[in-house]
Amino acid sequence: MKKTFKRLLAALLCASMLCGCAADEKPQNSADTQVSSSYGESTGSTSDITEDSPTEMTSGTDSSAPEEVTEQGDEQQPSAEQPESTAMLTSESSEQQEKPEQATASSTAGTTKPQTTAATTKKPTEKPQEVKEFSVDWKLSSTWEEGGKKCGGYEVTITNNTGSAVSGWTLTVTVTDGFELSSSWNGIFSISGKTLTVKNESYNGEIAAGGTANFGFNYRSPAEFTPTGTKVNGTAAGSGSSQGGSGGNSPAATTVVTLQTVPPAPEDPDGTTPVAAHGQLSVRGAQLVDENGKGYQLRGMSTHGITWFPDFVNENVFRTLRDDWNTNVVRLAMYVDEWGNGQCYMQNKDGSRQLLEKGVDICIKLGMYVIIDWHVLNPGDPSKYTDEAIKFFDDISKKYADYPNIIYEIANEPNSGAGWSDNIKPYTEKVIPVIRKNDKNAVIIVGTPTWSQDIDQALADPLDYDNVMYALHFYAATHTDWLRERTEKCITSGLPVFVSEFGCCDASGGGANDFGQAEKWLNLLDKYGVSYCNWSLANKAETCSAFKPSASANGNWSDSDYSEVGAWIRKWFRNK
Ligand code: IDC
Repeated sequence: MKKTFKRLLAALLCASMLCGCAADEKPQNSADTQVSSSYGESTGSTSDITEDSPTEMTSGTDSSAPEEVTEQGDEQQPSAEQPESTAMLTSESSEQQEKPEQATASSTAGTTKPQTTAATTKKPTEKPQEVKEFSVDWKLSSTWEEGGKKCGGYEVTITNNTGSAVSGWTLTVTVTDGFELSSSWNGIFSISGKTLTVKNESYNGEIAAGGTANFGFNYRSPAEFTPTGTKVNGTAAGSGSSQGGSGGNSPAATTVVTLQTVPPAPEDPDGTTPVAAHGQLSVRGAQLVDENGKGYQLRGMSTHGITWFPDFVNENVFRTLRDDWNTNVVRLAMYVDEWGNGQCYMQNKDGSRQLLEKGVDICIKLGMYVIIDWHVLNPGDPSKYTDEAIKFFDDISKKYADYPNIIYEIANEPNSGAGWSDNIKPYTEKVIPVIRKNDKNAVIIVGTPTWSQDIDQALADPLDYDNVMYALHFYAATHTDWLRERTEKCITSGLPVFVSEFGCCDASGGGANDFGQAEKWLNLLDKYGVSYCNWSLANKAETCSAFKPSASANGNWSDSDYSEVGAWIRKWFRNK
């Protein structure tokens, strides 16, 4: 506790010396882009542990059309057994250009002392003329250029001002010549001439009186696109999310972003929160241990890309995960350079950083452990951005050096042939010393080849640092016995393994859940006290999301908010 107290004191001192902070954040919100990639099974393993040669798999990541996955290995039904007891081993944007009309107030991190408020840009809104039956809030989440086209993403909210519930909606809006959608969600979209029509999905057609419905899309357009002439159910819509919009339909706006420059004090420094009770973690042999040297297992949720689902990074959500879901860690996934999404770290450094710090600060306040995930997926070779990674980790580990909450994950899933000894190990040998210089003790998780499946390569040629763990990722409907066997063999050979990401569905994030396989996996991990995080804390329409698209990011969810896997995984955590 002494250490925690010192940290608290340092934080308070720091707070009193507070300085200003940059007010040039980029847009925080974005939507997902339809992309394709594959996170199949390991094919290039040098392991002699696995006899099976893993089945080739190509998996699309488009939520709407998960590809077929060829499975191998056993297909056992869910086992009724409960997990065995643990046998520990010894060893938002201020400059939203001239576009959106509506205010987008990103809530504060829910921290005790918001320190700095970034600039607020306001465009005077005209006074309401009349109450329209529906108002529509067009929130421009990001813009970028691609192949000479103007691209962007919108999150759209329809508010029902009719005074009674409606059971379906159809929105039309005028678009540019040659306008195309690159991805879309929570609606049925069609384009005819210069009219884009969006109809409700079966699950979001009902809008209560005063209630809202949301959808979103990413677009490509030969010329600048500004939505005009918005109609809902045939009548011209007002703007904004509340009654009495101006009647205008084009976006333009106000964005308020609150920045936190000093991490908050823990809410319960000497009490029972996970971090208050277990303090600085470290690695002993293959096992993660707490500050008393006792085996300690982290279990929790991984966010989706924080800039793709920013709403889920909030205090109510994390508090619910801690208190209702019985989890002790949150993994914050920050995509490094994702296919044209416009919102990954390389394309939106300030926005990514802000959300990340918001998430970290909430975890500090709530006494939860937090994994800062440098979400390498594209490019597959993490060494492509070694310099960026060094800058990022130097900076972030300086800022949070005094907090025992933080775990650094420096390369989510190397892939596309990035090899352990040739690419990944040399990268880690440049990044780890940078973190160590600032924070001597933090646990660091290192990704392994083939989407973090080839941990056996790390076993054969381990890193020469303390407090390092190796990532093993599985998707239960794709990765079965052969990868479990490899995992167990590595653990029993003394390799510290951390399952920083797993899914119950297939490796595309889609397909059907295989809870039988998932249970086998989690029983194995519990047996050895191996930590794990489930993908993902989002309401995207894809199997791996814990929430239905209709669920809000307010925490305190009800049963009807959970997807199949959300209900299952919550129960799993609660039953421990
Ligand atoms: C997937 C998301 C999906 C998104 C895609 C982008 O679920 O919504 O469109 O990324 O590429 C991983 C990755 C993780 C993947 C996930 C499911 O770490 O980023 O998320 N997965 O495909 N490895 C194996 C599976």
